[in-house]
Amino acid sequence: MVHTFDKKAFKKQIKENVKLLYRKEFEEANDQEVYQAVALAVKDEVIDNWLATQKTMEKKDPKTVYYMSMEFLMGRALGNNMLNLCCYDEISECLDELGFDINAIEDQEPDPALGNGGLGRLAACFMDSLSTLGYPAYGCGIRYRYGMFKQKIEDGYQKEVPDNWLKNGYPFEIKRPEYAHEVRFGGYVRTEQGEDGNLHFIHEGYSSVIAVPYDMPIVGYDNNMVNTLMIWDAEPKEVFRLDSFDKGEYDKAVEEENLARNLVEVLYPNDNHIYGKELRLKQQYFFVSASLQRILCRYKKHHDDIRKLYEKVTIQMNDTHPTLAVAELMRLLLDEEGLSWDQAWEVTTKTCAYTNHTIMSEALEKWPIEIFSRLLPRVYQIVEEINRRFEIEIRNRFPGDEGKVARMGIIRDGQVKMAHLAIAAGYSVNGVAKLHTEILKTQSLKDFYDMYPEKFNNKTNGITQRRFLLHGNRLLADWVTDHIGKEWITDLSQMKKLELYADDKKAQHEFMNIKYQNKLRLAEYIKEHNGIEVDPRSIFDVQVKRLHEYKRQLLNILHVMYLYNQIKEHPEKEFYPRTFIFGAKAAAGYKNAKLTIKLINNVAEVINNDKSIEGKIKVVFIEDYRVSNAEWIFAAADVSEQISTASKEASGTGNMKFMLNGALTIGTMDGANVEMVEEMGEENAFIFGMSAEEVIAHEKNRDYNPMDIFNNDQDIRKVLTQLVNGFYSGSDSELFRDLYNSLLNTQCTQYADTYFVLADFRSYAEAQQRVMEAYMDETGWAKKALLNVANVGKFSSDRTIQDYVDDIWHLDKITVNK
Ligand code: 26W
Repeated sequence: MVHTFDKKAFKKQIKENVKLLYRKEFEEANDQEVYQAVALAVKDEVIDNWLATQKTMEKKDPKTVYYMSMEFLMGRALGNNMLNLCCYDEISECLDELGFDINAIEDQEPDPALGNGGLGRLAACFMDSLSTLGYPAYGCGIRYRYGMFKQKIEDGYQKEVPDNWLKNGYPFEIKRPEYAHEVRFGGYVRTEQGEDGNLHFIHEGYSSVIAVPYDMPIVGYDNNMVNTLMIWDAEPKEVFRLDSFDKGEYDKAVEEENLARNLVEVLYPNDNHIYGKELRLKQQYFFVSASLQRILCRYKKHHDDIRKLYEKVTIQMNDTHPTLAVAELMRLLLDEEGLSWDQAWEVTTKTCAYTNHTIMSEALEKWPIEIFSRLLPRVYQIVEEINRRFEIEIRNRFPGDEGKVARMGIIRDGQVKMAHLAIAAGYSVNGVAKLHTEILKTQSLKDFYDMYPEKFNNKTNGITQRRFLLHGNRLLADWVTDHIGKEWITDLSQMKKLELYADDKKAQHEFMNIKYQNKLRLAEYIKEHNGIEVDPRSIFDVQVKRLHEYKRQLLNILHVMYLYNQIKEHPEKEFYPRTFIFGAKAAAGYKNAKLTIKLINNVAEVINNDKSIEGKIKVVFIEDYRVSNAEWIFAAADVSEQISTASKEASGTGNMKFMLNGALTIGTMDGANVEMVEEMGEENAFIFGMSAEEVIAHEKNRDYNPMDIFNNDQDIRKVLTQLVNGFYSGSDSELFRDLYNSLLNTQCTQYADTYFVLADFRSYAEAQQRVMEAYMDETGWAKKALLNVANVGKFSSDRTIQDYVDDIWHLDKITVNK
């Protein structure tokens, strides 16, 4: 597409917008006001494409995917939209000419942080790829008024601060009251014999709210396509007025007003750990019901046979969080559309598909029957019937195997098991990396695999190169384009062409220089935000991700403590300076995770201030790790820490973002690391630790005893002792006792060192030694880094989405002409 961009007109529009929005002359506007004015002007560009996309969809009537997710971790939109509209440089120049810096303006946008971590960010990458590939899609989610909390570090502790992202208004969203729907909770179900002879189910005595969608544009790259993210807000049915209700209605009105107020107030900040909170179940039903109602309305506008819904609609459930979609779709088809059970079941099971993102047992959603049936009485009846039929099916397939029925039942032990419901009703069940899918098939979901082998498939995750290279690392993006052309932006397999340059001295030198520039940029950020001076020539060793015991930030920091001891004991030994960078939010109630943050900060305090080690090690904890600063962090990393206990990390996606930016991985054979190594070659990564198989065997046999390691390895013993002798906690020597106990004390958890930190410690330390030696050979390192970038092609979310389309969704591609 030849892009004509009228700079003069655009500048004029920015000035007009400032006037319109703020009744100010442009000269009086501050950065925030200019941001709003620019965003509005960009939205104007987007709108034409958005309309054109809608028109094309109306005309072509393509099959569309509805990606249902409780989380969409979008990150900032302005820069991304400018890039995808192919007018980033032009707008940047406009701002420059008007006396503003584009980075400062982008920095005015809050990160819409409507997600926790991997699962939410994956949903955002998928939306970007769907638009760029020209596939019709809606994201369906919740418009939380408060997204992921902001993290402040005070005295080394994490403090959670509310994230009021809507404070200044969000310029890219559009409220769509015309698509509002009612969602009902509570009450009871009455049956009535209808004139047609059928039983009718009548829901009475409920409380309800109005779900109002806000649409956000998802701009494709250079193709005029704009898909829609619909996120739902809750409003009370009528604005509550004290004087206008009699006694009977008064309570209900107050209740409904409160329900609407609380429902979408805040994102639950837990990742991989479920607390059976009633409000969360309400949130799930709320957005699922509203989305399904909008989907059916949209379908019925042009189709009169609801039994063929699956020809035009497919619903992907992002983990079990939206699994109520199965039962709610059944309810709508049975009670509102008048289908028979078998007809409704056929439609539902041809429409819904399920992605599993974790095998962590504490993350599996189970709802107490009491809560579920009280909150959703009609939906619960339907789940009971699904379960009854499902158990019959199991007994038919595996006669006499009551163990199977007990293990697989949807309603068992007083709970509704959402994963079981999703698998029973879904036409596809996928894991998110090869290893993960194998573990699902042979271990955690084995019974289900035995019953429905045809449903199971793998879709290895991916990331969008447009945000995580084109936007986040402009220097490297331009360098790549100079060498292989710009096709990589929409076809990441093109990166393979860089292999030609892996041995080229000039290319190696240029690559290392770009990395250095990005490290300088991050060093300045760290200086500004942490007040810590780091040496951009040191190795930037980075672990950024949610804080969780299975991700083993503890292994990383224990190793830093070990290195520090080594340097103190053998100051003469060669040591290449290292900067260990951490970034992570801990769930507010997750004690050991929060204590690990405190440990990292205390270790930083001691080591960073010890002049005697001559700056050989620096430790930095970056406050408030989020999508926007992540882009800079990946760009500046030399080493990527992917050190989860093998079998626990379903895929990981940060690992891919580092690879894309030419950082080398130190990691276990877990999740997508396995496939990354397959692509880049084992010699271009630093692999260590137990395999998934070994971990699983130890878990089964319960034959792992970390005490043996503690007793036999004096370096490890010294490090662990420093956890409880005040070495890093001054007078409060008990401060880190819980971490110590988690590693050694069998009484504290089901068994000590659940995540095999000590078992993998030596192997990790050796791998780290190899990292250091490799880095000292500069050309060797540059070659490895370039080979990482060259082999990253598979890990584009464009590839992932194409796989979903080919194997699961079967969507029709569309072309949007302006
Ligand atoms: C509150 C309960 C809960 C449970 C699970 C919240 C969030 C989850 C998610 C499934 C956790 C999550 O984000 N999983 C991650 O999904 C990524 C995308 O597939 C994977 O790359 C990560 O390995 C996986 O941990």
